[in-house]
Amino acid sequence: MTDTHCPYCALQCGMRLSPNPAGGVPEVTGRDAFPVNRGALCGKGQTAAALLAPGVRLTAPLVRDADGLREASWEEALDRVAGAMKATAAAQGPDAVGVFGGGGLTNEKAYLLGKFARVALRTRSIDYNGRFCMSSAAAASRAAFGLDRGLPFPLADVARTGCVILVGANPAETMPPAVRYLRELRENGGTLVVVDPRRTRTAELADLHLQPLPGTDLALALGLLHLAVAEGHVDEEFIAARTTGWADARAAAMAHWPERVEALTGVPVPQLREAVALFTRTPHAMVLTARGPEQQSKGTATVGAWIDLCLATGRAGRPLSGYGCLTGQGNGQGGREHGQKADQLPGYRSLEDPGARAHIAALWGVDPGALPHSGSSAYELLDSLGRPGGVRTLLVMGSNPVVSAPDAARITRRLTALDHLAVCDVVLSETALLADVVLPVTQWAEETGTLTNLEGRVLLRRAAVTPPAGVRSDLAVLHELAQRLGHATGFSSVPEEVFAELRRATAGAPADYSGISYDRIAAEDGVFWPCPSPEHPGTPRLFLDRFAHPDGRARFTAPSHRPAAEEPDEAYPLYLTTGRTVSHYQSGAQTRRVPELAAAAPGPYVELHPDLAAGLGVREGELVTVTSRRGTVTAPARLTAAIRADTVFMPFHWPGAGRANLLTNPALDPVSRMPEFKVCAVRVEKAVLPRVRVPAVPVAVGA
Ligand SMILES: Nc1nc2c(c(=O)[nH]1)N[C@H]1C(S)=C(S)[C@@H](COP(=O)(O)OP(=O)(O)OC[C@H]3O[C@@H](n4cnc5c(=O)[nH]c(N)nc54)[C@H](O)[C@@H]3O)O[C@H]1N2
Ligand SMILES: Nc1nc2c(c(=O)[nH]1)N[C@H]1C(S)=C(S)[C@@H](COP(=O)(O)OP(=O)(O)OC[C@H]3O[C@@H](n4cnc5c(=O)[nH]c(N)nc54)[C@H](O)[C@@H]3O)O[C@H]1N2
Ligand code: SF4
Ligand SMILES: [Mo]
Repeated sequence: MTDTHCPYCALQCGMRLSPNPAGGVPEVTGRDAFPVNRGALCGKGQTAAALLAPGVRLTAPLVRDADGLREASWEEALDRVAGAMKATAAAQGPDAVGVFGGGGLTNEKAYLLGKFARVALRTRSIDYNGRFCMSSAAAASRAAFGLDRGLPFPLADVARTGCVILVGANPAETMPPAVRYLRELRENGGTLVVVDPRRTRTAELADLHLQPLPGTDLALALGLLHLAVAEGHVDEEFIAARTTGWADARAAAMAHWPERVEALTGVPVPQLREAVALFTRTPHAMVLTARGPEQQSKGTATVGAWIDLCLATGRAGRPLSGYGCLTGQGNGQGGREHGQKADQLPGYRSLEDPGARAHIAALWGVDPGALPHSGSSAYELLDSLGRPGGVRTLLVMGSNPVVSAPDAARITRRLTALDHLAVCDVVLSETALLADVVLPVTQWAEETGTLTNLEGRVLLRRAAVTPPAGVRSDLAVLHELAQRLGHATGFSSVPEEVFAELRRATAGAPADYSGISYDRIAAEDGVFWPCPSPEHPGTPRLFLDRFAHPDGRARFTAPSHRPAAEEPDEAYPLYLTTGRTVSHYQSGAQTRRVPELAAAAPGPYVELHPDLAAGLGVREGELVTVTSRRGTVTAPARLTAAIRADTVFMPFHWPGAGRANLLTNPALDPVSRMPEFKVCAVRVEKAVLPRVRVPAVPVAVGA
C-alpha cells in the first residue's frame, strides 16, 4: 500500500495504491487525510491505474528506419538521439537543437531538463507547454505582486471568504473535488459569481452567472471597477498604504462606463451592478481565474484588470481575500519555477539577471558567460522547427503538440520538417508517432518525485509499483544523453539527489525550496514555498504584510479594452471557444487509452445553441463542419441552450477530423506569449459529406 498523488491535474489529489487481490493493476482509492481532496477523486483519478498496464504503455524504445518505427535497444536509441544533437549543433550551432518540456513533469525533471539544455546542449531553444496554460496569469501576477504563485492561499480558504468571482474556470469538470469548497462557501453564507460564455456545471452552482462574449473579460473587469468607484467601494486607505499606480487604473476604469461595457460584453448593466454588490458586500472576497480569460491574446492585461479590481477594493494582501489563478497541469506551478521556461533559471530566477546567472553558473560549475540567454516562447519555438535558422533537432518531454498546439496542422508540418525528432513518452502519442526515436519512460506511480500543486504546496509523489522492464526514467534519459554529450557528472538520475541540487539552486530565490526535504513533505502533507530553511514553517499565505516588489507595494496595471485578434465577420460569423470535458485530460494521449473514459466521451463534438442549429438546419448528433482561416474540422453537433447563440465550443482532446486545434488562432499575447485558444472566428455548416458513417468510438491514432 503506498500513499501517492494523481498523474493528472494541478489539484494533485492524494490517493492510495493497493495491490489488487485479483491481480493486474493496483487499486486506487482517494486518501481522506490529504487536506486538498479529502478523499474525493474524479473519474480520471479513479481509473488512472489503467495506464500502468503493459499493453497500454510503451515498454521498448522505438527508432525509425525506412519501414517506419521499430523496436530497438536503449543503446541504439540513445546513441541516435545524442548523435543527432551533436551533428546539428556542429553544423548549425547549439541553438538549432531544441527542447520542449511539460508542466506535468516533476520538479526534478523540469530542473534537470533546464540544466541539460543550458549546460549539455548550451542552447537557448527551450520552452514548454506551460506557455499554453497559465503564462498570462503568471505574467500579470508578477507585474502586480512581484511574485507569481497560482493561489497565494490554501484552497480551503475559498470556503471561508465572502464572495468568489470565478472567471473562465469550470472546476466542476476540470477539478471536480475542488467543487466542495465552492459548495462550502455558499453553505457558509458566501456567494459565487461565475463568468463564462457557457452555462457550465460550475455556473449552475453560482448565485450569479455572467455570460459575456468570448474575449471580453478585460472590458468586464474594467466595467466592474468603474462601478466599484462610482458606488463608493474604493478602499483609499489600502490603496495609499499598499499600492502604486491607482490614478492611471482609475482613469482606465472610468473610460469603461457600464453601458459601454454592456455593449462590448453583452452582459446587462443590472448584472454588472449585482456582481459589484456581491463582491463588495462582504469584507473578504476573491477573484479566481483559469484559462477562459487567460488564453487570449490580451490575457495578461485581462488578468491585470481583475487584479486591479481586487487592489482598488482592498481585497488583496489580506486574510481570506485576494486574486488567485487555478493552475492546470499536475506540476503547472513547479514546472514553471525550475528552468524549462525560455527565460528562467531555477527558483523563478531570471536568465537575464546577472546575479542569478552567477549563482546558478557557480552551482553548475560553468562560466556565467557560457549560459545561453533567453530563447523564444513555445509557439514561436515550434513554428521555427525545420526552418533555416530555426531548430533542426528537437527533444520533446511531456507534451503532445500535434493535438494541443494552436494551428496544429501548421505545427504538425513543422515537426515533420525537422532533421530529427526525439520524444520521451509513456504512450505512443500522436507526436511520438512522428518521431525518429521514441524513448519509453516511467510515469507517476512507477517513480518518485516532487510536484507543486495549485496552492504552491510541494508534494511527494511516491513510486508505488515496479516499472516494467525496458522502461527508464526521464532523469535517466537526461543522464545518459548528457554523458554522450561529454558530461560525465552533473546529471544524476536519482530523484532525491536532483532535489538536493534544486534546493541549493533555489536558495535565496523567489521560489525558495531550500528548507524542503522529502522527509518533511511526507511528515507534513506538503510544504508551501517559499521555505528558506529546514526550521521555516513554509508559507501557506503570501502578501499579508507586504507584496513582493522591492518597495513592498502592489502595482496597478491600468489596461484598456481591445478586441480579440480575430473577431467574427461576414465570412466567419461566429465565435469558437475551446476547452475541456470532464472525462479527458489534455491531448487525451493518456485518457483516450482508459476504457471507461473513452466510453464516457468517445469523440469530439461541437456545442451549439438550438437557435443557431435551427438556422443551420442541424439536428442533435448530425455532423457539422467548422471552418476558420486555419482549417476545417468535422464533428457531431451537440445542441445545448447553455451556450450563447453566437458562440460554438469544442473540447480539444482528440486527433483526427475533429481536432479542435486545426481551427485555433496562434495570435500571441505580447507579454506572456500565450496563444489565443479561447477566441477565433468560424463558420459552421451542416456537413454535406457523402454518407459518412460516424464510428461509435472514433479511432485514436496509435491507440
Ligand atoms: N477534465 C479535465 N480536467 C483538467 C484538464 C483536462 O484536460 N481535462 N486539464 C488541466 C489543465 S492543464 C488546465 S489548464 C485546467 C483548465 O481548467 P479550466 O480553465 O477550468 O478549463 P477550460 O475548459 O479550458 O476553460 C474554462 C472555461 O472557460 C470558458 N471560456 C471560454 N472562453 C472564455 C472567455 O472568453 N471568457 C471566459 N470568462 N471564459 C471563457 C469555457 O467555456 C470553459 O467553461 O484543467 C485541468 N484539469
Ligand atoms: N484548443 C485548445 N488547445 C489547448 C488548450 C485549450 O484550452 N484549448 N489548453 C492548453 C493547455 S492549458 C495545456 S496545459 C496544453 C496541454 O497539452 P499537452 O502539452 O499536449 O499535454 P498532455 O496531453 O498532458 O501531454 C503530455 C504528454 O506527455 C506524456 N507524459 C505524461 N507524463 C509524462 C512524464 O512523466 N514524462 C514524459 N516524458 N511524458 C509524460 C503523456 O503521455 C502525453 O503524451 O494544451 C493546450 N492546448
Ligand atoms: S481532480 Fe485532478 S488530481 Fe484530482 S483525481 Fe481528478 S485529475 Fe486527479
Ligand atoms: Mo493547462
